[in-house]
Amino acid sequence: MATDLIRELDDLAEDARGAIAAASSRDELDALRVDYLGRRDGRLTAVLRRLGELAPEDRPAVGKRANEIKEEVAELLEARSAEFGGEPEAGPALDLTLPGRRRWLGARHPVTQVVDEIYGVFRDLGFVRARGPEAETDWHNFEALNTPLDHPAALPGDTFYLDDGILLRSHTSPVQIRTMLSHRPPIRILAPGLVYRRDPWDPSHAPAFEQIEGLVVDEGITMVDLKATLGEFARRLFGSGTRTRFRPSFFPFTEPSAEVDVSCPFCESGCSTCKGTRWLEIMGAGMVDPAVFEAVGYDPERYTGFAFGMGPGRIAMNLFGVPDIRLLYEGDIRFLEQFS
Ligand code: 2U9
Repeated sequence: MATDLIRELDDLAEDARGAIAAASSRDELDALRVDYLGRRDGRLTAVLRRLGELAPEDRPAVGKRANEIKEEVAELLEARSAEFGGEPEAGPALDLTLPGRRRWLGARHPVTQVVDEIYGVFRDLGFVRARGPEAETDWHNFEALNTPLDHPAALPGDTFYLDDGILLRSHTSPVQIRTMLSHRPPIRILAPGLVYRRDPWDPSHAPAFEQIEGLVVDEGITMVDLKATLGEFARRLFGSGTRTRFRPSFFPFTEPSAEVDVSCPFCESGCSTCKGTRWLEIMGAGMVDPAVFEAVGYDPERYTGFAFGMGPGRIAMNLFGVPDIRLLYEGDIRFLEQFS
């Protein structure tokens, strides 16, 4: 029985091939489509109706052959229809006055939005962007920055080493080192980019994150320039009423050094973002250590400078209320589309 039906199907396919090849108009092809593939009275349907007469174990083989023939006939019809050109004239009228469907065009990543805003402010203050490689030498990343290679930050537990003496930069500071090696003062640069640290992947750490550092070097630069520049930056980024607070700190490459806080942009009396303190820590900063100038061949008696560094990811988390840094780096569209 099953072989009978398969033979009938093969005959039907042979017929269809001949008829389709002989057709000389689109109308003829349309009629053949109905004749062979029509859902109610088509020849293929007629054969398939008899599937029920078969033993259950024979049905799949016949069904499979019927599907192959259906696809083949449909493709042959399609191919010959194309010879007669274009779509059939009849069909739903196209209403050209309907408004188009608006597509979602995507959005800038929240960290990119913060980087762009920060860069925009410093650009208006006269800073130019500097770039450098992400694979660095340990000299550019550590030693030139007054950080010996036995410092904990330079050990393989904290930094990704690619090879002997070659590492993934752990901050963007080597960009400033390279700029000083290739340019004489005055220097006023901003170095944004990705940096890498062997940190755990947890709510407050990511192994790769965005950093923005700045460097100003000239004769006569003082802490007053540092405080005025960063105060102006904070007012432009967070609003004209923003106050700035400098707390003593330590970095190997700056002396003196400070942590910089801004008055909380969200409250006056304490909120969850500032954890009730009314201040948000946004960056570190300081006067460039003379040892750094010596490493790049600048005369520390003649030149002074200031530097600062911040993590736009952390700032984005505060501004947008993101509770877990991993959300920023997982690329989940349901999270990201909220920032368009
Ligand atoms: C040179 C000289 C000095 C860059 C500086 C900081 C302070 C700082 C952190 C902020 C959050 C890194 O992303 S973070 O973890 N950075 O606090 N960075 S001063 O000082 C330099 C850089 C280059 C030649």
